[in-house]
Amino acid sequence: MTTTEASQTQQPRGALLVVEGGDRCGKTSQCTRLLDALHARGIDARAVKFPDRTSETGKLIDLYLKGAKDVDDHAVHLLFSANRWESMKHIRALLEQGTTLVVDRYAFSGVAYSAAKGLDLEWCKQPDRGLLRPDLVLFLDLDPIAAARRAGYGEERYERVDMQQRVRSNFMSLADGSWKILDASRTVDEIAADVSAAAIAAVEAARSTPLCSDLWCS
Ligand code: NYM
Ligand code: MG
Repeated sequence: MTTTEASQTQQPRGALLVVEGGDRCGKTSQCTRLLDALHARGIDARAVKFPDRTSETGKLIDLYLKGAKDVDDHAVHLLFSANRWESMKHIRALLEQGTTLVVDRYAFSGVAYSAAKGLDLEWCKQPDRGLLRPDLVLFLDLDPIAAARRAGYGEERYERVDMQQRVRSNFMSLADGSWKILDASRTVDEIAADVSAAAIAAVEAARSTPLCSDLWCS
């Protein structure tokens, strides 16, 4: 095949799979399990995590989350959004080359957490308007009282039961047809089975659906 022919070959796109939930819901373990399950089926997949604590905005966010820095609620909300926008070109390029992405938190966390601090929910959605729309949102639903019993709870800002209860109800108000709400109080294996079944179906469906930068545009 010549170079011209290779560049003209249309690769089916990868899927944008988002995993969301409150703190200590088991999200990070499920993302790892999902990536392994996709790789085991020969699917090209990579992990992405928001906030990306390595970029300039991410370093500031990290200090804020650890309580080492105070930032105005509106300003930090915009920083979390900027932290996503600065990755969008790279994310789009990966999806277009056929790589499926398993994204640990996205704009839904942005809105659910900031609105739980008292910011207006509609205001919170605006900065993320026009981000790539996920093919699937897997929401790991766990009672905040059960989450609070898990190891390490309380280490970061927001890890308080009253806050997490408001976060949970905000998440619920953002759910639409692209969401799958999973009972995260079950065993890791049980949850992982549901997560990978839904994800594999979404990877298949994404092959024939265009990629859209229209999150919250309608
Ligand atoms: N968080 C995360 C936000 O408040 N806004 C956002 O846009 C995102 C992506 O950061 N408590 C909060 C939720 C978490 C914290 O995430 C860090 P993690 O996945 O717990 O490391
Ligand atoms: Mg956390």
